[in-house]
Amino acid sequence: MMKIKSAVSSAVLFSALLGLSACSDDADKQQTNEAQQTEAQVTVADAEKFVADAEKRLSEISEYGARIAWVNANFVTHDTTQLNAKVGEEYTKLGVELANGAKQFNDLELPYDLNRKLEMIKLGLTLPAPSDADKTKKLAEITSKLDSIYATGKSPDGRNLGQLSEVLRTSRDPQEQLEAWLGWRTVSPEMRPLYQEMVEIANEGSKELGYKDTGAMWRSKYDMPADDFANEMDRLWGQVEPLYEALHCHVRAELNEEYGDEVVALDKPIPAHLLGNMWAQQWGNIYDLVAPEGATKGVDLDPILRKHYGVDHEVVTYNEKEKAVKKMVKTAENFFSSLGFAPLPDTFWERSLFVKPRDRDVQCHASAWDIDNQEDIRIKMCTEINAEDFQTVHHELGHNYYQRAYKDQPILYKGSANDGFHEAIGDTVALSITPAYLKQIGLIEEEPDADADIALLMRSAMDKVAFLPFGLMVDKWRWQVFNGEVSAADYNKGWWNLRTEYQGIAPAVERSEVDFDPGAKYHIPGNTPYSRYFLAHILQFQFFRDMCEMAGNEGPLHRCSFYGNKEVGAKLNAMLEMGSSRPWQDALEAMTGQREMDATAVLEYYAPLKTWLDEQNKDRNCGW
Ligand code: X8Z
Ligand code: ZN
Repeated sequence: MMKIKSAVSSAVLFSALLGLSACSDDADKQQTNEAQQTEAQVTVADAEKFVADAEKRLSEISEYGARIAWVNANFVTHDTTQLNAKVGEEYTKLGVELANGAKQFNDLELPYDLNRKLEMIKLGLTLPAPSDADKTKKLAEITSKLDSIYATGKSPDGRNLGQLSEVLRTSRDPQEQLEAWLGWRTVSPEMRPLYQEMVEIANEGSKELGYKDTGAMWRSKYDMPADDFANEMDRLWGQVEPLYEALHCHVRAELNEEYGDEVVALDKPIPAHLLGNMWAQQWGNIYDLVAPEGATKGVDLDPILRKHYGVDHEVVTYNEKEKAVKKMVKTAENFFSSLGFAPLPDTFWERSLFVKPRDRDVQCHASAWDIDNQEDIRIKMCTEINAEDFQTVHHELGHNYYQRAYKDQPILYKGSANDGFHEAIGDTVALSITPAYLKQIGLIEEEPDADADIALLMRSAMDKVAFLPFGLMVDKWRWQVFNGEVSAADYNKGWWNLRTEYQGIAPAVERSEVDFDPGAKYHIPGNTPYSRYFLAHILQFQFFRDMCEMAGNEGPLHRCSFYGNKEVGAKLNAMLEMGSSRPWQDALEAMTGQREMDATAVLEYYAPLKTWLDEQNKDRNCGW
């Protein structure tokens, strides 16, 4: 997760002025009346002053809050969790004050930047609290606690998420996989009452700010009406759904061959524990089970990486691993350097966390941080040397290069065009990790020829295409939770309904409302909105197609690499530098000439695979 910026500022004055109180219909009305009264008196100069104050306070809390959050995530203890809650509380308080304060300028004709910055302030928080000190405190305590439950979670037999994930990645024994899958899901039931209370408080806060509920607030962050955004998500999904269904059909058939009808039925959703990943969100780890037979082999990166980075022996020490991981990060840095980006600062290497420490709990979910809004950028990853983390290292550096590119923007514009852009940059670069590129940097000796295309595309689709419905359903669930369509009594049922409807997967053993399976996915207790990853999985192909065209690529899209192309780098940098100063449509147009997100590049990229899958599936009953 990218370290989220706070949008907050000077508002003691404004909240007093607005007479805010705990949320009720009456309070809302009072607020509107007073706001209108105030509106008559406020001037553009007042708005300027308000925003300037906001930016100052925001900068201060952002740096200090980031340092506390960093320490907490790197040393998850009772005390750091409390400190994190404390600063979270301060931050939310400020955010709510500011968002309410910003409303007084609603009817004022304002210059573009002032207006945009006020909008940023209104939309700045992810989970707003109502203007009630006790509830704000409670919300911060809950979110900090949820985060720490996830970070410190272990299965009943003492295995952590990394160990359990390794079983899913490498084991081909369904029983062993099911145990690991179930083991991790013992961590989350404890979260359920906390989550429920959190939803209630955040919804109260969102209503106070003028949104129907917290989901509606999240959907309002895309430079278009909230309802239009939900339709956009569905439209994009509609573009890629046939490709996903073709992949699903083939994968299910191959798993049926491997495990038999008893484990994988041909007319049912795929059991969720068999796809090589704890959440069945990316399936690349079981590529070996679905690899096209008879076709020329692609590139099996896992052993290549282990050999290249010097950890292909039996017992790997901590120091060896850290050294190997740093080298792998260097490889990713080198790619960005080849595009013309300045090297990462020394402090990146000194202050990042690269490997899971042996003696303490850390929040292992990979993240990129911008501590001081200038040069102090870092990653935090419990990195392993494998293909999955090779990809993630590029993903995280994409965040860091974005952060550094917009460092000279005012604090309210230090963000991406929309949050999908932030998630897409590193992935776009990583699409250039083609065999030709791997040969260029000495990871492989020979490039497989065109006969290997289906294998290469299949390996990629197992991650990128498989991800799409997961990327979509996570926030569909949260939208339904926030708007009450899914009540607390049905949290798990609602989750599995969507998992089955969109992904065509199902739990192998019955689940109940004693469980809280959504909580076993980082972004739920972590309260990181998830639509951004769905968008990123569309946008990265859209960016990539354009960058490849610029690089003069003439072959098929999936064989394109823009490694070393400074012209492409300059164009990318121009978009990154804009931060969130313009609506995302402008940034997309600057980059691709299009103002709409569009999945045709995904379809183009995988077109040969789709033809092949349709041929394989022609006598199969697809769907679930
Ligand atoms: O959370 C992440 C990144 C950090 S922003 C590692 N991702 C999503 C996930 O792991 O669920 C990247 C892909 C999707
Ligand atoms: Zn990310």
